[in-house]
Amino acid sequence: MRQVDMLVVGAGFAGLRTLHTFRERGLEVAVVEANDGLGGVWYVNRYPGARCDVESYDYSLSFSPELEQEWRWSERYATQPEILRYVDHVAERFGLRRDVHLSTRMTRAEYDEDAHHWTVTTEGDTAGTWSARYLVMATGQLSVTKQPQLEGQDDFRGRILHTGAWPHEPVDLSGQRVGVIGTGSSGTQLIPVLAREVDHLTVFQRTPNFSIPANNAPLSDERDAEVKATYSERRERARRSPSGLGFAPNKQSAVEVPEDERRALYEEQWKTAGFGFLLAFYDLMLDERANDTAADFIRAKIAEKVDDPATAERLMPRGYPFGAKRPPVDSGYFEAFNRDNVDLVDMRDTPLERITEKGIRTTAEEIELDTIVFATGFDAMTGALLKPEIVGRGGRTLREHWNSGPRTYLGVGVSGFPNLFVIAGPGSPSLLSNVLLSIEAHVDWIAGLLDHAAAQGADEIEASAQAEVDWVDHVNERAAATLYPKAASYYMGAEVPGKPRVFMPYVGGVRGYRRTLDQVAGNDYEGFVFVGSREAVPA
Ligand code: NA7
Repeated sequence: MRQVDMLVVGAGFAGLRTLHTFRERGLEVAVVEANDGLGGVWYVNRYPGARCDVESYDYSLSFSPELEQEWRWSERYATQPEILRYVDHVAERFGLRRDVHLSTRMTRAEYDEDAHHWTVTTEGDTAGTWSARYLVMATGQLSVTKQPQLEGQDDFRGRILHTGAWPHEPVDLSGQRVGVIGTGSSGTQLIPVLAREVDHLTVFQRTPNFSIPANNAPLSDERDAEVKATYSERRERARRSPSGLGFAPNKQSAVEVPEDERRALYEEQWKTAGFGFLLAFYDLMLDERANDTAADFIRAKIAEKVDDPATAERLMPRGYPFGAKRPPVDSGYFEAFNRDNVDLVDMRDTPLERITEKGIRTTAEEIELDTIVFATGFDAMTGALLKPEIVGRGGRTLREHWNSGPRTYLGVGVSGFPNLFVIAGPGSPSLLSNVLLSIEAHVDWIAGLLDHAAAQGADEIEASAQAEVDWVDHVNERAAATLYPKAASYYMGAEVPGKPRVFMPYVGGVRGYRRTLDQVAGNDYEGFVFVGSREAVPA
Protein backbone atom coordinates (compact mmCIF):
# COMPACT_ATOMS: atom_id res chain seq x y z
CA MET A 1 0.00 0.00 0.00
CA ARG A 2 1.33 3.44 -0.95
CA GLN A 3 1.01 6.06 1.76
CA VAL A 4 0.59 9.77 0.99
CA ASP A 5 -0.89 12.71 2.84
CA MET A 6 -2.98 13.75 -0.13
CA LEU A 7 -4.06 11.91 -3.25
CA VAL A 8 -5.21 14.15 -6.07
CA VAL A 9 -7.28 12.76 -8.92
CA GLY A 10 -6.67 14.55 -12.22
CA ALA A 11 -3.65 16.35 -13.69
CA GLY A 12 -5.34 19.26 -15.38
CA PHE A 13 -4.92 22.79 -14.10
CA ALA A 14 -6.79 21.98 -10.87
CA GLY A 15 -4.74 18.89 -10.04
CA LEU A 16 -1.42 20.51 -10.88
CA ARG A 17 -2.16 23.62 -8.84
CA THR A 18 -3.26 21.41 -5.92
CA LEU A 19 -0.07 19.37 -6.17
CA HIS A 20 2.15 22.43 -6.24
CA THR A 21 0.40 24.21 -3.39
CA PHE A 22 0.25 21.33 -0.94
CA ARG A 23 3.69 19.98 -1.75
CA GLU A 24 5.07 23.44 -1.00
CA ARG A 25 3.29 23.26 2.33
CA GLY A 26 5.12 20.07 3.25
CA LEU A 27 2.53 17.44 2.44
CA GLU A 28 3.37 14.31 0.54
CA VAL A 29 1.13 14.57 -2.50
CA ALA A 30 0.57 12.21 -5.43
CA VAL A 31 -1.57 12.84 -8.49
CA VAL A 32 -3.18 10.10 -10.54
CA GLU A 33 -4.27 10.87 -14.08
CA ALA A 34 -6.13 8.54 -16.43
CA ASN A 35 -4.72 10.16 -19.59
CA ASP A 36 -1.16 9.59 -20.73
CA GLY A 37 -0.34 13.30 -20.57
CA LEU A 38 -0.95 16.39 -18.46
CA GLY A 39 -3.58 19.04 -19.10
CA GLY A 40 -6.94 17.35 -18.52
CA VAL A 41 -9.57 18.70 -20.88
CA TRP A 42 -6.86 20.51 -22.88
CA TYR A 43 -5.05 17.25 -23.43
CA VAL A 44 -8.01 15.53 -25.04
CA ASN A 45 -9.92 18.34 -26.78
CA ARG A 46 -7.62 18.52 -29.79
CA TYR A 47 -10.17 19.17 -32.50
CA PRO A 48 -9.24 21.75 -35.13
CA GLY A 49 -10.13 25.24 -33.95
CA ALA A 50 -10.12 24.35 -30.22
CA ARG A 51 -9.26 27.36 -28.15
CA CYS A 52 -10.15 28.95 -24.85
CA ASP A 53 -12.91 31.53 -24.80
CA VAL A 54 -11.51 33.32 -21.77
CA GLU A 55 -8.68 35.74 -22.56
CA SER A 56 -5.21 34.21 -22.25
CA TYR A 57 -3.99 36.70 -19.65
CA ASP A 58 -6.86 35.69 -17.38
CA TYR A 59 -6.95 32.00 -18.23
CA SER A 60 -3.53 31.44 -16.69
CA LEU A 61 -2.20 30.69 -13.23
CA SER A 62 -1.74 33.61 -10.88
CA PHE A 63 0.24 32.15 -7.99
CA SER A 64 3.69 32.91 -9.39
CA PRO A 65 4.57 36.46 -10.52
CA GLU A 66 7.68 35.04 -12.23
CA LEU A 67 5.57 32.63 -14.25
CA GLU A 68 3.24 35.47 -15.20
CA GLN A 69 6.14 37.55 -16.44
CA GLU A 70 8.04 34.90 -18.35
CA TRP A 71 5.17 33.27 -20.26
CA ARG A 72 4.29 34.98 -23.54
CA TRP A 73 0.81 34.32 -24.91
CA SER A 74 0.59 34.81 -28.63
CA GLU A 75 -3.13 35.49 -29.07
CA ARG A 76 -5.98 37.10 -27.18
CA TYR A 77 -7.61 33.66 -26.97
CA ALA A 78 -5.09 30.85 -26.78
CA THR A 79 -5.38 27.77 -28.95
CA GLN A 80 -5.44 24.30 -27.43
CA PRO A 81 -1.82 23.53 -28.48
CA GLU A 82 -0.60 26.76 -26.90
CA ILE A 83 -2.43 26.02 -23.64
CA LEU A 84 -0.92 22.56 -23.61
CA ARG A 85 2.56 24.07 -24.07
CA TYR A 86 1.80 26.32 -21.11
CA VAL A 87 0.74 23.31 -19.00
CA ASP A 88 4.00 21.56 -19.89
CA HIS A 89 5.98 24.68 -19.07
CA VAL A 90 4.30 24.97 -15.66
CA ALA A 91 4.93 21.28 -14.97
CA GLU A 92 8.62 21.61 -15.87
CA ARG A 93 9.16 24.87 -14.06
CA PHE A 94 7.73 23.62 -10.76
CA GLY A 95 8.96 20.04 -11.05
CA LEU A 96 5.45 18.65 -11.00
CA ARG A 97 5.86 15.60 -13.20
CA ARG A 98 7.68 13.54 -10.62
CA ASP A 99 4.55 13.26 -8.49
CA VAL A 100 2.10 12.59 -11.30
CA HIS A 101 1.19 9.01 -12.20
CA LEU A 102 -0.05 9.05 -15.78
CA SER A 103 -2.23 6.39 -17.41
CA THR A 104 -3.56 5.63 -13.95
CA ARG A 105 -7.27 5.72 -13.21
CA MET A 106 -8.79 5.99 -9.77
CA THR A 107 -11.60 3.44 -9.68
CA ARG A 108 -12.60 3.27 -6.04
CA ALA A 109 -12.11 5.11 -2.78
CA GLU A 110 -13.42 4.16 0.64
CA TYR A 111 -13.24 6.22 3.80
CA ASP A 112 -11.88 4.50 6.89
CA GLU A 113 -13.91 6.00 9.72
CA ASP A 114 -11.55 4.78 12.45
CA ALA A 115 -8.26 5.75 10.88
CA HIS A 116 -9.60 8.94 9.25
CA HIS A 117 -8.11 8.25 5.89
CA TRP A 118 -9.10 7.17 2.40
CA THR A 119 -8.18 3.84 0.89
CA VAL A 120 -8.00 4.33 -2.84
CA THR A 121 -7.73 1.82 -5.67
CA THR A 122 -6.10 2.68 -8.97
CA GLU A 123 -5.79 0.82 -12.26
CA GLY A 124 -3.34 1.27 -15.10
CA ASP A 125 0.37 2.09 -15.05
CA THR A 126 0.46 2.69 -11.29
CA ALA A 127 -2.17 0.15 -10.31
CA GLY A 128 -2.55 -0.55 -6.62
CA THR A 129 -3.87 0.65 -3.32
CA TRP A 130 -3.20 3.95 -1.67
CA SER A 131 -3.74 5.28 1.79
CA ALA A 132 -4.29 9.03 1.86
CA ARG A 133 -5.56 11.30 4.58
CA TYR A 134 -7.03 13.68 2.03
CA LEU A 135 -8.61 12.86 -1.29
CA VAL A 136 -8.91 15.74 -3.73
CA MET A 137 -11.11 15.35 -6.78
CA ALA A 138 -9.67 17.62 -9.45
CA THR A 139 -11.46 15.73 -12.19
CA GLY A 140 -12.85 18.65 -14.17
CA GLN A 141 -16.37 19.65 -14.96
CA LEU A 142 -16.35 18.91 -18.65
CA SER A 143 -14.18 15.84 -18.89
CA VAL A 144 -16.42 12.82 -19.43
CA THR A 145 -17.48 12.95 -23.07
CA LYS A 146 -21.05 12.25 -24.03
CA GLN A 147 -20.97 9.61 -26.73
CA PRO A 148 -24.47 9.31 -28.13
CA GLN A 149 -25.42 5.78 -29.06
CA LEU A 150 -27.35 6.41 -32.25
CA GLU A 151 -29.16 3.65 -33.99
CA GLY A 152 -27.04 2.06 -36.70
CA GLN A 153 -23.79 3.61 -35.47
CA ASP A 154 -21.94 0.33 -35.81
CA ASP A 155 -23.03 -0.01 -39.44
CA PHE A 156 -21.22 3.14 -40.54
CA ARG A 157 -18.30 2.33 -42.85
CA GLY A 158 -16.56 5.67 -42.35
CA ARG A 159 -14.89 7.08 -39.28
CA ILE A 160 -16.57 8.48 -36.15
CA LEU A 161 -14.70 11.12 -34.13
CA HIS A 162 -15.57 13.06 -30.97
CA THR A 163 -14.35 16.60 -30.36
CA GLY A 164 -13.65 15.75 -26.72
CA ALA A 165 -11.54 12.68 -27.57
CA TRP A 166 -9.81 13.79 -30.73
CA PRO A 167 -7.02 11.49 -32.00
CA HIS A 168 -3.45 12.46 -31.18
CA GLU A 169 -2.17 11.63 -34.64
CA PRO A 170 -3.00 14.18 -37.36
CA VAL A 171 -6.45 13.72 -38.89
CA ASP A 172 -6.61 14.61 -42.57
CA LEU A 173 -10.18 15.36 -43.58
CA SER A 174 -9.30 17.14 -46.82
CA GLY A 175 -11.40 16.02 -49.74
CA GLN A 176 -13.91 14.33 -47.45
CA ARG A 177 -17.64 14.63 -46.87
CA VAL A 178 -17.96 15.32 -43.16
CA GLY A 179 -20.98 15.59 -40.88
CA VAL A 180 -20.83 17.39 -37.52
CA ILE A 181 -23.50 16.66 -34.91
CA GLY A 182 -23.71 19.36 -32.24
CA THR A 183 -23.45 23.12 -32.29
CA GLY A 184 -22.27 24.00 -28.76
CA SER A 185 -18.94 25.70 -28.09
CA SER A 186 -16.94 22.82 -29.58
CA GLY A 187 -19.02 22.52 -32.76
CA THR A 188 -19.06 26.28 -33.17
CA GLN A 189 -15.27 26.43 -33.02
CA LEU A 190 -14.75 23.39 -35.20
CA ILE A 191 -17.22 24.11 -38.00
CA PRO A 192 -15.57 27.19 -39.62
CA VAL A 193 -12.17 25.50 -39.54
CA LEU A 194 -13.43 22.22 -41.00
CA ALA A 195 -15.41 24.10 -43.64
CA ARG A 196 -12.14 25.38 -45.09
CA GLU A 197 -10.54 21.96 -45.06
CA VAL A 198 -13.12 19.45 -46.20
CA ASP A 199 -14.83 18.86 -49.49
CA HIS A 200 -18.31 19.11 -48.02
CA LEU A 201 -19.60 19.76 -44.52
CA THR A 202 -23.09 19.01 -43.21
CA VAL A 203 -23.94 20.50 -39.83
CA PHE A 204 -26.64 18.72 -37.83
CA GLN A 205 -28.16 21.24 -35.45
CA ARG A 206 -30.52 20.31 -32.64
CA THR A 207 -30.64 23.66 -30.82
CA PRO A 208 -29.39 26.94 -32.31
CA ASN A 209 -27.02 28.91 -30.12
CA PHE A 210 -26.44 32.55 -29.24
CA SER A 211 -22.82 32.72 -30.30
CA ILE A 212 -20.71 35.84 -29.65
CA PRO A 213 -17.76 36.78 -31.88
CA ALA A 214 -14.37 36.25 -30.27
CA ASN A 215 -12.62 39.07 -32.09
CA ASN A 216 -9.46 37.13 -31.59
CA ALA A 217 -6.15 38.78 -32.51
CA PRO A 218 -2.42 38.32 -32.02
CA LEU A 219 -1.00 40.01 -28.92
CA SER A 220 1.59 42.67 -29.67
CA ASP A 221 4.72 43.22 -27.60
CA GLU A 222 3.31 46.56 -26.50
CA ARG A 223 0.12 44.95 -25.24
CA ASP A 224 2.09 42.22 -23.53
CA ALA A 225 4.30 44.75 -21.74
CA GLU A 226 1.28 46.79 -20.74
CA VAL A 227 -0.53 43.83 -19.17
CA LYS A 228 2.60 42.54 -17.47
CA ALA A 229 3.37 45.93 -15.93
CA THR A 230 0.09 45.86 -14.04
CA TYR A 231 -0.67 42.16 -13.85
CA SER A 232 -1.43 42.11 -10.14
CA GLU A 233 -4.06 44.83 -10.58
CA ARG A 234 -5.60 42.85 -13.44
CA ARG A 235 -5.79 39.75 -11.22
CA GLU A 236 -7.35 41.72 -8.39
CA ARG A 237 -9.91 43.19 -10.77
CA ALA A 238 -10.77 39.69 -11.95
CA ARG A 239 -11.14 38.40 -8.38
CA ARG A 240 -13.47 41.26 -7.54
CA SER A 241 -15.62 40.87 -10.64
CA PRO A 242 -18.74 38.68 -10.62
CA SER A 243 -17.49 36.53 -13.48
CA GLY A 244 -13.82 36.34 -12.56
CA LEU A 245 -13.16 37.82 -15.99
CA GLY A 246 -12.50 41.33 -14.80
CA PHE A 247 -15.51 42.96 -16.44
CA ALA A 248 -17.02 45.69 -14.34
CA PRO A 249 -20.74 44.95 -14.19
CA ASN A 250 -22.93 47.56 -15.80
CA LYS A 251 -25.33 48.73 -13.12
CA GLN A 252 -27.87 49.89 -15.71
CA SER A 253 -30.94 47.91 -16.66
CA ALA A 254 -31.33 46.97 -20.31
CA VAL A 255 -34.97 47.98 -20.26
CA GLU A 256 -34.45 51.33 -18.60
CA VAL A 257 -31.88 52.85 -20.95
CA PRO A 258 -33.11 54.50 -24.17
CA GLU A 259 -33.06 52.20 -27.19
CA ASP A 260 -30.28 54.02 -29.07
CA GLU A 261 -28.05 53.93 -25.99
CA ARG A 262 -28.74 50.25 -25.47
CA ARG A 263 -27.98 49.47 -29.07
CA ALA A 264 -24.74 51.46 -28.96
CA LEU A 265 -23.60 49.55 -25.91
CA TYR A 266 -24.47 46.20 -27.47
CA GLU A 267 -22.56 47.18 -30.62
CA GLU A 268 -19.51 48.08 -28.57
CA GLN A 269 -19.68 44.90 -26.49
CA TRP A 270 -20.23 42.79 -29.60
CA LYS A 271 -16.92 44.06 -30.96
CA THR A 272 -14.88 43.70 -27.78
CA ALA A 273 -16.38 41.70 -24.96
CA GLY A 274 -16.56 38.07 -26.09
CA PHE A 275 -18.13 36.11 -23.25
CA GLY A 276 -18.46 39.40 -21.32
CA PHE A 277 -21.34 40.34 -23.63
CA LEU A 278 -23.52 38.59 -21.06
CA LEU A 279 -22.70 41.38 -18.63
CA ALA A 280 -23.64 44.25 -20.93
CA PHE A 281 -26.48 45.07 -18.52
CA TYR A 282 -26.87 43.78 -14.98
CA ASP A 283 -30.34 42.35 -15.55
CA LEU A 284 -29.80 40.24 -18.69
CA MET A 285 -30.01 37.03 -16.68
CA LEU A 286 -32.63 38.35 -14.27
CA ASP A 287 -35.40 39.80 -16.38
CA GLU A 288 -36.86 38.25 -19.53
CA ARG A 289 -37.65 41.64 -21.06
CA ALA A 290 -34.02 42.67 -20.61
CA ASN A 291 -32.82 39.35 -21.97
CA ASP A 292 -35.07 39.69 -25.01
CA THR A 293 -33.27 42.90 -26.00
CA ALA A 294 -29.94 41.05 -26.12
CA ALA A 295 -31.48 38.03 -27.83
CA ASP A 296 -33.08 40.26 -30.50
CA PHE A 297 -29.76 42.03 -31.04
CA ILE A 298 -27.96 38.72 -31.58
CA ARG A 299 -30.65 37.37 -33.90
CA ALA A 300 -30.33 40.56 -35.97
CA LYS A 301 -26.57 39.99 -36.14
CA ILE A 302 -27.14 36.43 -37.37
CA ALA A 303 -29.46 37.79 -40.07
CA GLU A 304 -26.70 40.21 -41.12
CA LYS A 305 -24.03 37.55 -41.23
CA VAL A 306 -25.87 34.77 -43.03
CA ASP A 307 -26.72 35.41 -46.69
CA ASP A 308 -29.57 32.94 -47.11
CA PRO A 309 -32.55 34.17 -45.04
CA ALA A 310 -33.96 30.65 -44.54
CA THR A 311 -30.62 29.38 -43.20
CA ALA A 312 -30.28 32.48 -41.01
CA GLU A 313 -33.73 31.82 -39.58
CA ARG A 314 -32.82 28.22 -38.74
CA LEU A 315 -29.64 29.40 -37.01
CA MET A 316 -31.51 31.85 -34.79
CA PRO A 317 -32.05 30.66 -31.26
CA ARG A 318 -35.57 31.08 -29.93
CA GLY A 319 -37.55 29.82 -27.00
CA TYR A 320 -34.88 30.09 -24.33
CA PRO A 321 -33.05 33.05 -22.82
CA PHE A 322 -29.68 34.17 -24.14
CA GLY A 323 -27.01 32.96 -21.69
CA ALA A 324 -29.10 30.20 -20.12
CA LYS A 325 -27.13 27.74 -22.25
CA ARG A 326 -23.40 28.49 -22.24
CA PRO A 327 -22.96 30.89 -25.18
CA PRO A 328 -20.17 29.92 -27.57
CA VAL A 329 -17.55 32.48 -28.52
CA ASP A 330 -16.77 31.95 -32.19
CA SER A 331 -14.51 32.95 -35.03
CA GLY A 332 -16.59 32.92 -38.20
CA TYR A 333 -19.22 30.37 -37.21
CA PHE A 334 -22.29 31.93 -38.80
CA GLU A 335 -20.28 33.10 -41.82
CA ALA A 336 -19.30 29.48 -42.52
CA PHE A 337 -22.87 28.84 -43.67
CA ASN A 338 -22.33 31.24 -46.59
CA ARG A 339 -19.90 28.78 -48.13
CA ASP A 340 -21.06 26.58 -50.99
CA ASN A 341 -19.65 23.49 -49.34
CA VAL A 342 -21.58 23.85 -46.04
CA ASP A 343 -25.16 22.69 -45.45
CA LEU A 344 -27.31 22.97 -42.36
CA VAL A 345 -29.66 20.18 -41.34
CA ASP A 346 -32.12 21.34 -38.74
CA MET A 347 -32.93 18.28 -36.67
CA ARG A 348 -36.09 19.94 -35.36
CA ASP A 349 -37.57 19.81 -38.89
CA THR A 350 -35.93 16.64 -40.11
CA PRO A 351 -34.86 14.54 -37.14
CA LEU A 352 -32.03 12.13 -37.49
CA GLU A 353 -33.46 8.65 -38.01
CA ARG A 354 -30.36 6.50 -37.94
CA ILE A 355 -26.78 6.12 -38.99
CA THR A 356 -26.41 3.95 -42.07
CA GLU A 357 -23.40 2.29 -43.70
CA LYS A 358 -23.02 5.32 -45.92
CA GLY A 359 -23.85 8.21 -43.62
CA ILE A 360 -26.80 9.70 -41.79
CA ARG A 361 -30.45 9.25 -42.62
CA THR A 362 -32.85 11.95 -41.53
CA THR A 363 -36.61 11.86 -41.97
CA ALA A 364 -36.03 13.69 -45.28
CA GLU A 365 -32.96 12.12 -46.90
CA GLU A 366 -29.83 10.01 -46.58
CA ILE A 367 -26.65 12.11 -46.48
CA GLU A 368 -23.51 10.27 -47.54
CA LEU A 369 -20.49 10.96 -45.35
CA ASP A 370 -16.90 9.80 -44.98
CA THR A 371 -16.54 11.00 -41.40
CA ILE A 372 -19.02 11.84 -38.65
CA VAL A 373 -17.88 14.14 -35.85
CA PHE A 374 -19.76 14.12 -32.57
CA ALA A 375 -19.49 17.58 -31.03
CA THR A 376 -22.01 16.44 -28.47
CA GLY A 377 -20.33 17.66 -25.30
CA PHE A 378 -19.94 16.17 -21.88
CA ASP A 379 -21.64 14.60 -18.90
CA ALA A 380 -21.05 17.91 -17.16
CA MET A 381 -20.05 18.67 -13.59
CA THR A 382 -20.90 15.33 -11.98
CA GLY A 383 -19.79 12.91 -14.75
CA ALA A 384 -16.22 12.43 -13.56
CA LEU A 385 -17.09 12.58 -9.87
CA LEU A 386 -19.59 9.76 -10.17
CA LYS A 387 -17.54 7.51 -12.43
CA PRO A 388 -15.41 5.92 -9.72
CA GLU A 389 -17.06 4.36 -6.70
CA ILE A 390 -16.57 6.68 -3.75
CA VAL A 391 -17.72 5.21 -0.45
CA GLY A 392 -18.12 7.51 2.52
CA ARG A 393 -19.40 7.14 6.07
CA GLY A 394 -21.54 4.08 6.79
CA GLY A 395 -20.83 2.55 3.39
CA ARG A 396 -22.90 5.20 1.59
CA THR A 397 -21.68 5.96 -1.91
CA LEU A 398 -21.46 9.37 -3.51
CA ARG A 399 -23.83 8.10 -6.21
CA GLU A 400 -26.40 7.33 -3.52
CA HIS A 401 -25.86 10.64 -1.81
CA TRP A 402 -26.27 12.49 -5.09
CA ASN A 403 -29.06 10.44 -6.63
CA SER A 404 -31.33 13.50 -6.76
CA GLY A 405 -28.53 15.78 -7.90
CA PRO A 406 -25.18 16.89 -6.50
CA ARG A 407 -25.08 18.17 -2.90
CA THR A 408 -22.07 20.00 -1.52
CA TYR A 409 -21.15 22.59 1.03
CA LEU A 410 -19.69 25.56 -0.87
CA GLY A 411 -18.89 23.28 -3.81
CA VAL A 412 -15.88 22.06 -1.82
CA GLY A 413 -16.97 19.55 0.84
CA VAL A 414 -19.58 16.80 0.96
CA SER A 415 -21.36 15.70 4.12
CA GLY A 416 -20.69 12.04 4.91
CA PHE A 417 -17.43 12.17 2.93
CA PRO A 418 -14.85 13.53 5.36
CA ASN A 419 -11.44 14.65 4.09
CA LEU A 420 -12.72 14.63 0.52
CA PHE A 421 -12.50 17.90 -1.34
CA VAL A 422 -13.75 18.82 -4.76
CA ILE A 423 -11.97 21.52 -6.74
CA ALA A 424 -14.46 23.78 -8.49
CA GLY A 425 -17.28 21.35 -7.82
CA PRO A 426 -21.04 21.59 -8.26
CA GLY A 427 -22.40 24.32 -6.00
CA SER A 428 -19.44 26.61 -6.76
CA PRO A 429 -19.54 29.39 -9.34
CA SER A 430 -16.72 27.87 -11.31
CA LEU A 431 -18.54 26.80 -14.49
CA LEU A 432 -20.09 30.25 -14.79
CA SER A 433 -16.76 31.98 -14.29
CA ASN A 434 -13.14 32.07 -15.32
CA VAL A 435 -12.53 28.47 -14.28
CA LEU A 436 -8.83 28.96 -13.63
CA LEU A 437 -9.45 31.72 -11.16
CA SER A 438 -12.10 29.61 -9.43
CA ILE A 439 -9.73 26.65 -9.26
CA GLU A 440 -7.00 28.72 -7.63
CA ALA A 441 -9.45 30.25 -5.15
CA HIS A 442 -10.54 26.77 -4.07
CA VAL A 443 -7.04 25.39 -3.70
CA ASP A 444 -5.94 28.34 -1.56
CA TRP A 445 -9.07 28.19 0.54
CA ILE A 446 -8.66 24.46 1.18
CA ALA A 447 -5.08 25.19 2.25
CA GLY A 448 -6.45 27.54 4.92
CA LEU A 449 -9.01 24.94 5.96
CA LEU A 450 -6.32 22.30 6.43
CA ASP A 451 -4.19 24.72 8.44
CA HIS A 452 -7.16 25.43 10.66
CA ALA A 453 -7.69 21.71 11.22
CA ALA A 454 -4.01 21.18 11.95
CA ALA A 455 -4.00 24.03 14.46
CA GLN A 456 -6.53 22.20 16.57
CA GLY A 457 -5.09 18.75 16.07
CA ALA A 458 -7.97 17.57 13.90
CA ASP A 459 -7.31 14.96 11.27
CA GLU A 460 -10.89 14.72 10.07
CA ILE A 461 -12.71 17.56 8.34
CA GLU A 462 -16.29 17.12 7.25
CA ALA A 463 -19.03 19.39 5.98
CA SER A 464 -21.95 19.11 8.39
CA ALA A 465 -25.25 17.78 7.08
CA GLN A 466 -27.00 21.03 8.01
CA ALA A 467 -24.39 23.23 6.31
CA GLU A 468 -24.81 21.18 3.15
CA VAL A 469 -28.62 21.42 3.26
CA ASP A 470 -28.41 25.19 3.78
CA TRP A 471 -25.91 25.67 0.96
CA VAL A 472 -27.89 23.56 -1.52
CA ASP A 473 -31.02 25.57 -0.62
CA HIS A 474 -29.11 28.79 -1.15
CA VAL A 475 -27.72 27.61 -4.53
CA ASN A 476 -31.25 26.68 -5.65
CA GLU A 477 -32.81 29.91 -4.40
CA ARG A 478 -30.23 32.02 -6.18
CA ALA A 479 -30.66 30.07 -9.42
CA ALA A 480 -34.45 30.29 -9.21
CA ALA A 481 -34.21 34.09 -9.10
CA THR A 482 -32.48 34.08 -12.51
CA LEU A 483 -33.32 33.00 -16.04
CA TYR A 484 -30.69 30.23 -15.99
CA PRO A 485 -33.10 27.39 -15.23
CA LYS A 486 -35.23 28.32 -18.25
CA ALA A 487 -33.16 26.34 -20.77
CA ALA A 488 -32.43 22.66 -21.15
CA SER A 489 -28.72 23.12 -20.46
CA TYR A 490 -25.85 21.16 -18.99
CA TYR A 491 -26.02 23.55 -16.04
CA MET A 492 -29.37 21.87 -15.33
CA GLY A 493 -28.28 18.30 -15.97
CA ALA A 494 -30.43 18.30 -19.11
CA GLU A 495 -27.60 17.10 -21.34
CA VAL A 496 -27.81 13.46 -20.27
CA PRO A 497 -31.14 11.61 -20.41
CA GLY A 498 -32.17 10.54 -16.92
CA LYS A 499 -29.77 12.88 -15.10
CA PRO A 500 -31.43 14.70 -12.17
CA ARG A 501 -32.64 18.15 -13.28
CA VAL A 502 -31.15 20.52 -10.74
CA PHE A 503 -29.20 23.69 -11.35
CA MET A 504 -25.63 22.75 -10.46
CA PRO A 505 -23.39 25.83 -10.54
CA TYR A 506 -23.71 28.67 -8.02
CA VAL A 507 -24.99 31.81 -9.75
CA GLY A 508 -23.96 34.16 -6.94
CA GLY A 509 -20.80 35.15 -8.82
CA VAL A 510 -17.12 34.93 -8.01
CA ARG A 511 -17.08 38.11 -5.97
CA GLY A 512 -20.03 37.25 -3.74
CA TYR A 513 -18.87 33.68 -3.37
CA ARG A 514 -15.44 34.85 -2.32
CA ARG A 515 -17.04 37.01 0.38
CA THR A 516 -18.88 33.91 1.62
CA LEU A 517 -15.66 31.88 1.66
CA ASP A 518 -13.89 34.65 3.62
CA GLN A 519 -16.76 34.84 6.06
CA VAL A 520 -16.82 31.08 6.62
CA ALA A 521 -13.04 31.08 7.17
CA GLY A 522 -13.31 34.07 9.52
CA ASN A 523 -15.90 32.19 11.56
CA ASP A 524 -13.54 29.26 12.17
CA TYR A 525 -14.69 27.50 9.03
CA GLU A 526 -18.24 27.24 10.28
CA GLY A 527 -20.19 24.42 8.72
CA PHE A 528 -17.23 22.05 8.88
CA VAL A 529 -16.83 19.62 11.76
CA PHE A 530 -13.27 18.97 12.93
CA VAL A 531 -12.45 15.74 14.75
CA GLY A 532 -9.27 14.01 15.79
CA SER A 533 -6.48 13.87 18.20
CA ARG A 534 -3.23 14.35 16.36
CA GLU A 535 -0.78 16.78 17.85
CA ALA A 536 -1.91 20.35 17.34
CA VAL A 537 0.21 22.37 14.91
CA PRO A 538 0.14 26.03 15.90
CA ALA A 539 -1.00 28.24 13.03
P1 NA7 B 1 -22.20 21.43 -25.39
O1 NA7 B 1 -22.14 22.88 -25.19
O2 NA7 B 1 -22.89 20.60 -24.37
O3 NA7 B 1 -22.85 21.19 -26.84
C1 NA7 B 1 -23.21 19.94 -27.29
C2 NA7 B 1 -23.96 20.08 -28.59
O4 NA7 B 1 -24.30 18.79 -29.08
C3 NA7 B 1 -25.26 20.84 -28.46
O5 NA7 B 1 -25.49 21.54 -29.64
C4 NA7 B 1 -26.27 19.71 -28.28
O6 NA7 B 1 -27.58 20.04 -28.64
C5 NA7 B 1 -25.71 18.69 -29.23
N1 NA7 B 1 -26.09 17.33 -28.89
C6 NA7 B 1 -25.80 16.65 -27.77
N2 NA7 B 1 -26.28 15.40 -27.82
C7 NA7 B 1 -26.90 15.28 -29.01
C8 NA7 B 1 -27.59 14.24 -29.65
N3 NA7 B 1 -27.75 13.05 -29.06
N4 NA7 B 1 -28.12 14.47 -30.87
C9 NA7 B 1 -27.96 15.67 -31.45
N5 NA7 B 1 -27.31 16.71 -30.91
C10 NA7 B 1 -26.79 16.52 -29.69
O7 NA7 B 1 -20.73 20.81 -25.53
P2 NA7 B 1 -19.45 21.45 -26.20
O8 NA7 B 1 -18.41 20.39 -26.26
O9 NA7 B 1 -19.80 22.13 -27.44
O10 NA7 B 1 -19.00 22.57 -25.19
C11 NA7 B 1 -18.77 22.25 -23.83
C12 NA7 B 1 -18.10 23.40 -23.13
O11 NA7 B 1 -16.73 23.46 -23.50
C13 NA7 B 1 -18.58 24.77 -23.43
O12 NA7 B 1 -19.72 25.14 -22.82
C14 NA7 B 1 -17.42 25.64 -22.99
O13 NA7 B 1 -17.46 25.81 -21.59
C15 NA7 B 1 -16.25 24.81 -23.36
P3 NA7 B 1 -28.61 20.58 -27.51
O14 NA7 B 1 -28.22 22.00 -27.25
O15 NA7 B 1 -28.43 19.70 -26.31
O16 NA7 B 1 -29.93 20.43 -28.12
